[in-house]
Amino acid sequence: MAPEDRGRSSVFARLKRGLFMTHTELFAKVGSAVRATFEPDPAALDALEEGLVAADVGPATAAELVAAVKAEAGRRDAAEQDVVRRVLKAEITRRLSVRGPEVAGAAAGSPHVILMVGVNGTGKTTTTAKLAARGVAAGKSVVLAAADTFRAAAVEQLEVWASRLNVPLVKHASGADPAAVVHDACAAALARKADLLLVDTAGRLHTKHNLMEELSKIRRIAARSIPGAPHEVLLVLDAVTGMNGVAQAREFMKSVGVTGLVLTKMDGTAKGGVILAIVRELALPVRYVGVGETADDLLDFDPAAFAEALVDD
Ligand SMILES: Nc1nc2c(ncn2[C@@H]2O[C@H](COP(=O)(O)OP(=O)(O)OP(=O)(O)O)[C@@H](O)[C@H]2O)c(=O)[nH]1
Ligand SMILES: [Mg+2]
Repeated sequence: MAPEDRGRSSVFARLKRGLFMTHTELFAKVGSAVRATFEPDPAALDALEEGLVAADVGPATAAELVAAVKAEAGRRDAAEQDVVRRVLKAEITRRLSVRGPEVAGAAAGSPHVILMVGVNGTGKTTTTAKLAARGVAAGKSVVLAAADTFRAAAVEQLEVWASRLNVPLVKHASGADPAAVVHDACAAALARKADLLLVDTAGRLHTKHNLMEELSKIRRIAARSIPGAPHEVLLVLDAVTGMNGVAQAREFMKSVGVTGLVLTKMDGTAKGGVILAIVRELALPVRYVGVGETADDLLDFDPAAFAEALVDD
């Protein structure tokens, strides 16, 4: 096996493991529907719809996916065993292949700045560390900014990761203005000629106007220090909380202009189908999927691989 194939198969195994509960939820009731040939069985199609709803794809998407299966199963030339799986994979892949806003690359010699945002406890700090680990593994020079100044523990949490990964961390005392941390972090990243600056921010309720305003300020300060920064704003959503992510995303999009999504805790939910509902509502691309708590448990989001892991046994 070539190294890249080995790499891919272990990533796929992790994705598969992460989606295990969702896969089980999706197919628990389906039974014969996945064996449907060109005579669609109404009971089996109902079971498929129930399975899709249970996996949290949202009622509209569930109905559309079933309609697609029905149309294909009714075609004379579709007399294969696994028409359901084939149609689901193709439809899910198509729906998740969203382009989203153009992500501008950093100017040559200047750090690429990624701002991590989201409500409390979604996995921002952990994902920041995972992205730092990736950057380091790819030979990049990485700087971390502890712009969650709400709690001393938040800075400490990122410090533990920084020392484990051996990357510099810019921090201020707790209670400091997070925009000031970002200002200093940009200066440090420029001085070090870093490739990547990752900014961890405090969790905030999307309905709190003043906290959302604070993110706009962070954004302005970053842009003033480094041209085009932040180049990416990643909204970190917890898959376990399901559709509430849509309301969160709307507000974050308004205040800071989200460029992509990270869906965390896909390993801890039977509702991973929510990714379809969220992408449908927001037309934002999923950039990464979190499937665990270690630095390795972050996967590039690949719609086809995701659909395959969700649908195949
Ligand atoms: N199973 C699982 N746990 C995760 C994942 N990502 C994060 N966690 C866990 O979720 C908890 C919260 O993660 P944090 O990274 O601290 O979340 P946060 O968004 O920074 O939280 P606040 O800063 O308090 O808003 C921690 O226990 C993490 O280990 C994931 O993909 N899978
Ligand atoms: Mg945090």
